[in-house]
Amino acid sequence: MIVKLHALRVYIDGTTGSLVTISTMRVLVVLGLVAAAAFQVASAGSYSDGGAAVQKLVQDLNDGKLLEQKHWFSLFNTRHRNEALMLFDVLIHCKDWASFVGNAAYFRQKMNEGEFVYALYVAVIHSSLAEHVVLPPLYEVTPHLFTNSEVIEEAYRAKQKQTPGKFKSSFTGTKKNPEQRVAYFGEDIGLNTHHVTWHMEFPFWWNDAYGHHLDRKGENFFWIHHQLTVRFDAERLSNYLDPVGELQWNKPIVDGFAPHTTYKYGGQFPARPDNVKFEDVDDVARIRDMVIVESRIRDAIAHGYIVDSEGKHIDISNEKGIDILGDIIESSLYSPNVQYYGALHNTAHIVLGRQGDPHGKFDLPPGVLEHFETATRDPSFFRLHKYMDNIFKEHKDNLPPYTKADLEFSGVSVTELAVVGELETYFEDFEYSLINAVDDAEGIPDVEISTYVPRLNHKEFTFRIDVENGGAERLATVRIFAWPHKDNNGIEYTFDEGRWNAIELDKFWVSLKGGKTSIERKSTESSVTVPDVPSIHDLFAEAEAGGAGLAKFESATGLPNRFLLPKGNDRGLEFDLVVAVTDGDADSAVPNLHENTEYNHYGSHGVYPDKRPHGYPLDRKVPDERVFEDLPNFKHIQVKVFNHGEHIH
Ligand SMILES: [Cu+2]
Repeated sequence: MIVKLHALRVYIDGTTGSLVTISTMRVLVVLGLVAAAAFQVASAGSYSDGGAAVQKLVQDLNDGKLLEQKHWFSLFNTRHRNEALMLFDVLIHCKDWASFVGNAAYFRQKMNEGEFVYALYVAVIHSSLAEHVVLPPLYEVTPHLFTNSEVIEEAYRAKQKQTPGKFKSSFTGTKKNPEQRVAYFGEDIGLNTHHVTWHMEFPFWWNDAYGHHLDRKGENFFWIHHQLTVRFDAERLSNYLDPVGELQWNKPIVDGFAPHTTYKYGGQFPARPDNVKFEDVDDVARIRDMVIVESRIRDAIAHGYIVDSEGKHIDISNEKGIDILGDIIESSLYSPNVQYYGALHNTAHIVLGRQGDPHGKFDLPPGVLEHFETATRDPSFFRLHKYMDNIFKEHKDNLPPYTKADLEFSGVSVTELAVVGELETYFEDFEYSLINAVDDAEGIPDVEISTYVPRLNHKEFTFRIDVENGGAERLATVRIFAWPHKDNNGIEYTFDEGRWNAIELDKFWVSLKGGKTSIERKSTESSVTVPDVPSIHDLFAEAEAGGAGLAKFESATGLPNRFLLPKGNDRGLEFDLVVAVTDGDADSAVPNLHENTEYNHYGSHGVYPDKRPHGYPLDRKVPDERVFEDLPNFKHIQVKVFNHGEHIH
């Protein structure tokens, strides 16, 4: 069966057609061509804004003001973003599901495809009407942004010749480029999906007037990019590469990049040679402005306060400071002073992305760094984020270290920490459909076209944690991290170096009875990860069968579970594995967490369940590691991560 996004279909508990009923489980596919006659813009009474947003969009549409179809779309392009947000504004103000779907189907016909897909995805993620909707994996919806151009060309040829095809995807570049050893990480379709989905859950343009507040958005921005940064360094270690050096505005960008990726409309993603020196980018930013903004932020960190747009001082030398700094650095609409602190991250993405053609002489489309789907393909993404991560570290290092009294959980001790099963990573082939990569042409039927790509996975394992509770029954938070034992020169990390490089593996709550509790926690249960969303084909099939198993795919925001462990090596890459068991009643921001195994670590809806800062208790500097080594509710062991067999390039 070929599942092509030809028709608008909403499956409701396995039945097609009824667009009105709201039920608990749906797969929404409004991405293809629709019999437009069936759908119209809903009437004014169907909107919570009285139809203001839809009137504005229809007006611009009728006046021919909107971006044409079959043109590339970039969220960092102000015009493109504004148009996508006009549609988002329409959808988020729909009062009922029928209006939501009707509008989606109608504007799918009229608007630019990229704007449409973006607006629809973000609306489904944020609208309360679409709470239990499962969205298809983006790599099957917009395969161009995830797949190498060589394979896309083969897909077109297969369609032309009317011959089904299954094509192998290889990672970009050759072994002459050491960076290619870790291309499996930056080019992983699941990692790219994680990154783009996170930015949809926490958009920088989010305004609380849309209906809800995004809890700890700025801190979350810091944390997911910090995790990407330390993960990439761990992958490099396993592949005998030095850690990423931070980007510096006054130094050349050492590594060039040839993306081998193409837009569906608008040509190839531009390349950048090695050792390019930063140049001002016309109509975007001058390098010295980047330096000025950076120094204002560093100044705020040194002072311990920021100045808001009215000149008031806001203290950041506390636990909440990281959240404000994240808002400022990204920057998001939550930034208290964009005028002064600028938008370091967003502007840097564009400036870096355009270094191949800074003066716009060659009329090139935006670079990979200007799309969240493609950004991590370019190794300079990680240089940029190392640079910002070090700014965040400057702030964290200014906070007073935790004392033993801060971290203790009186009467509770961890007596045993062990891994059941071997920690072993491996590469497997993964196949996905390219049917949406090729154009539709009247009279030319579809044929099955797919690609398969090697991707990192790991064997399942279980953490065993024995906890002794000297008191009455109580709630505990269990936090598990790991960091590489040695650096790239084989020198052991100090505790303080290690903890900053810690990879978050899991966080969950348990109820401890008096006496001993043996906790068995499976790798598949990790709350920092999500399972792979099934293919469009399988989503359709599962929805038709009733959709009972689809609930776990409602949020696709976390890291793919198969990415939980960094790649090991033949001899076993050494890691320090630590667990901290802290006071659950003091930590939890919502009740009954120990009964809730479903919560998504990164989800944006409602209050984040853990009151502690991300990375707690390893988020602050540790001048004396005895604080941890003497802590009964903390356990520290060494483990090895293996990867046998060949590394696939
Ligand atoms: Cu990002």
